[in-house]
Amino acid sequence: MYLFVKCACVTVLGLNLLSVCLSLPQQQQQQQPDPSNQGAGEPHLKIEVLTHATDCPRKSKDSDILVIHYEGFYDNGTKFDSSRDRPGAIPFQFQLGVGQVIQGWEKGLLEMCQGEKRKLFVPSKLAYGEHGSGPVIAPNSDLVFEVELIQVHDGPKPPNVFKMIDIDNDDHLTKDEMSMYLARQAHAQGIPVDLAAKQQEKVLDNLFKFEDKDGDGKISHEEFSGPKHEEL
Ligand SMILES: [Ca+2]
Ligand SMILES: [Ca+2]
Repeated sequence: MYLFVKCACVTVLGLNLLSVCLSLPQQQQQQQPDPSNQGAGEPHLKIEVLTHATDCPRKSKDSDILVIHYEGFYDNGTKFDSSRDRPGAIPFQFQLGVGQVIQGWEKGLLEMCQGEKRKLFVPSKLAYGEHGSGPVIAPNSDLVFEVELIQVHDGPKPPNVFKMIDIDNDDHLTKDEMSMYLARQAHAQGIPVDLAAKQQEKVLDNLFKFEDKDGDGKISHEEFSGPKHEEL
């Protein structure tokens, strides 16, 4: 579970995730580019359907809650994680499209039917990137996952985080606006002000390094990778 919580901290600017970043300062931020921005030579996510569903009343979409079993492998075939190997073999549950999981899953588990099994070939950049993840995932690791969708149902509508941060409503997020937002979140989470302030600068730097793609010092609506729509 650690892997995915860490990744959530990294990829999303959502409410809960920022507070995760604030409360876990030792975790590294990590850059995960939008796959649509990948160059032609960059490795892409590959999806192989292993088992088709016999019946498919609905397909998974962003904001859905997915209950899955998964196994994760290094590209040499060695297994590094499996929901089935955990005590009680309890499946993993998460919300799709809100940054709780790696980009390879966000894209690779869309349009999936209950009962379907897929194999995802996830390039490092859509997994844990150049930083890797703790002792388990080395930097620049391509990963392979076998995923079975056990259940899919509607999830809660994610908040429009962009709008919450953009106080002056000019469609751009400044460091000041982001800083105020982080402070509000820290306060709401009961994180001590001095601790939050100490971590805020680093969090802000990392956020802007990743989000401010054209480097103009502001994060535009287009650049922002967190939840920014009223409806998904
Ligand atoms: Ca603004
Ligand atoms: Ca910008």
